[in-house]
Amino acid sequence: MGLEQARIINLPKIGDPRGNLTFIEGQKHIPFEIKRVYYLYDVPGGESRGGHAHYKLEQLVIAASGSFDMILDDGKQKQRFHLNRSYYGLYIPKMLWREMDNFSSSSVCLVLASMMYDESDYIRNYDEFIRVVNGHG
Ligand code: T46
Repeated sequence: MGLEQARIINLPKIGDPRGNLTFIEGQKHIPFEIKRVYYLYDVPGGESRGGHAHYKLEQLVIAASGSFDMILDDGKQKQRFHLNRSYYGLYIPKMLWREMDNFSSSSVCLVLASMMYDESDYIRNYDEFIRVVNGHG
């Protein structure tokens, strides 16, 4: 899996004078079944998160409120995505190193995940990530 599989998915948006509504159905709008939902909030200004990769996990990441940046790295190249719309979802396939920064105040990072939480799915050391990507892990 490389960076070329990562992409912004334009999610359905039902516009309404009462407020907008966006919905997501697993394997219809995103290429996996949703097994877990979590969200990051109250992130202090200037803070960063992430700093790991996943062997198998696929995710869709949404700036449900506010904005932040996601930097994805496949061991060869890096790409920075700025997420600032509630109807944009960043699809992250397995085996990409990720860092998150540039959180705006009151931002909420909503994540839909293809697997239950499993610490053994994490690679938290960048050198090890590079070894695994190059087939030496
Ligand atoms: C990612 C970015 C976007 C759990 O117990 N259950 C969970 O479902 C999660 C996600 C985390 N945790 C525990 C494990 C750690 O002790 O919460 C602590 C922090 O988790 P993590 O290091 O994964 O946090 P982030 O913000 O660095 O990364 C998270 C996701 O885990 C990760 O997959 O891509 O958000």
